[in-house]
Amino acid sequence: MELRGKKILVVGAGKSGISVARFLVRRGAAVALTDTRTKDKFNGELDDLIDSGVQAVLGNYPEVMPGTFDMLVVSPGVPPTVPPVAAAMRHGIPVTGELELAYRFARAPMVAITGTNGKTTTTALVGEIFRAAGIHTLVGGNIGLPLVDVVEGYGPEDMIVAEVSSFQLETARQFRPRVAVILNITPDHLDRHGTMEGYIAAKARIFARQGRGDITVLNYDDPRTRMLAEATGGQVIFFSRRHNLKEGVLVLQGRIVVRLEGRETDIAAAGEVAIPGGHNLENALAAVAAAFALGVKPAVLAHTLRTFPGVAHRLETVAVKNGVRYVNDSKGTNPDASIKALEAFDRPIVLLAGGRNKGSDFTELARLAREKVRVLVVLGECADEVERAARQAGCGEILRARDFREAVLTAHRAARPGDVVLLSPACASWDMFNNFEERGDLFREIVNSL
Ligand code: UMA
Repeated sequence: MELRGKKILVVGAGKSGISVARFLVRRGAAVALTDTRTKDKFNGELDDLIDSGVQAVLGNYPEVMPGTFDMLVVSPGVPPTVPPVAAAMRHGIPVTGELELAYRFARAPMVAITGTNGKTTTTALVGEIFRAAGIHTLVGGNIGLPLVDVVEGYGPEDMIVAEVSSFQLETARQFRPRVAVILNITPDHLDRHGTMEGYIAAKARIFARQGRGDITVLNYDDPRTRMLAEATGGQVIFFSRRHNLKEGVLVLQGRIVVRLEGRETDIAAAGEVAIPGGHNLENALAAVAAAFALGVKPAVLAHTLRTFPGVAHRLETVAVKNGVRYVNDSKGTNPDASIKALEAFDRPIVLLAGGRNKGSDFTELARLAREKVRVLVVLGECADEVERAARQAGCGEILRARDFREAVLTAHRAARPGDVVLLSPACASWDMFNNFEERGDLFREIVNSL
């Protein structure tokens, strides 16, 4: 892909857009960067880009007409319906995204991982496995490190492990990872994708270009991902924690086993997997499938499963105080993720939930909360909605908080020794924070100051 001299508009000046703009400047493109945020909201973050010749159009979008730009690179969080993107599509100007761009410049083989939940943990785990195998490995993507920043530093002997989101996949065209993993698909981001079909179609783009020699890892236990086996051109490897598959990665009498091409390979006991919960066992099975298929030895797999501690903001134990365990699951940004978090514990839970609703329904979460949650502290923009669902489900004690700090302190006061105080909001953080990391960091900070 030749970028030198091309007029390129980058839409969205967040993490992804800023990295893309830098990349394009390095490659000699004439770059414009636009964002609905006004200049005063950036704290000088764009200064070096502007100094290097990037034209910043802030507070409103520039008009996109035939001839004004050769290409648009759209940030994942920017929907394709915004005026500049819609105009580009109308005028036949190519529209791409950071994932596709990075892919075009990647020289190392890639394992790409998506799914509604667990993709960050699985990506980090797969990365850890390759590193433990002595391979120079880049771990990036939706996990928080834009691939364009670093992709050029990895050669054919190395490995790229990328977390990819449905947003990023929307603009994927030639993207063809060596291994594509879909962990699970449950309702999320419906405000963006419109329908469940639209969301599944976006996820399926991960393997749309796969063919001979490529591998598609799918969850057999999830009917939505099992069905996708028919749609891929890659070799399917299923994983399952419930079924005795003839071929695939499965749990057999408490042990993780790989059954492929008529051979059975024992990896480790399921109980030895260090990350907690049944959903994390699924993540571990998916990771084993991807890494085993690329030749990683069973001993390396076993060692990493036993030692990998998990990811920050994802069922992360931040402290144990007076017998109360404080768990930061700020990345639980949809009801399904929070359901999995509740299921991971068999002790009474004080749950902090609420934030910005992304179009989800809280009924199922509330039903489980009635059984597992002793005290529910609701917070954020959709506190009313969460509270209503909880009352309808018959949850016990429900408390309200005015702000985040008060919510954590309320949970702390309500907790008894033996309880888990769990921040798993089932909602996005954008009503109070820039991102879920800030929310989780503040939780950790408040807990540590108790
Ligand atoms: N903006 C506009 N117009 C819009 C919407 C946004 O101008 O219509 C601007 C905002 O003002 C802001 C910028 O776009 O300045 C934000 O862009 P973005 O939302 O794409 O976010 P980035 O900071 O670039 O981060 C993105 C991913 N964010 C999203 O997909 C929402 C990050 O994933 C990712 O880590 C990062 O790129 C690097 O690849 C986060 C995420 O929440 C973790 N992902 C979702 C998820 O995991 O469920 C998909």
